[in-house]
Amino acid sequence: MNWPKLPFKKPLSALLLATLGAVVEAAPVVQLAIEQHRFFPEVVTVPANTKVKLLIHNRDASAEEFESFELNREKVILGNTKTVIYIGPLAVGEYPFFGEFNPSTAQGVIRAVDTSSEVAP
Ligand SMILES: [Cu+2]
Repeated sequence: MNWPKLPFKKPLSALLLATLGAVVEAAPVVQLAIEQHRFFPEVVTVPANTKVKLLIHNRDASAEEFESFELNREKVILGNTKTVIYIGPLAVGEYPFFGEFNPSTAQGVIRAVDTSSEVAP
């Protein structure tokens, strides 16, 4: 095939490679549910030093707001909808979060753990 000699050929190739790279390094998905104004699970373990995709399913009819000062995240999740929040890469440690609309019950913590020392089977 004869490619046209256009000035943007190289930038396009670079963009394609970057896109492929992003697909290969897709963030692990961690699921979290909201039900009766509580988070399930309330302790969410994620790998440290890794970008993680939090998939949050609000099973309540009312909206909730996922909020965390430690994670610098804040997002409203309408009733009976799902949303995605990317977190990390996080240092090893605990990062509390809560539901701002129901803080007396909706409390949880992200626990980032070191998985680099795990022994392969
Ligand atoms: Cu808020």
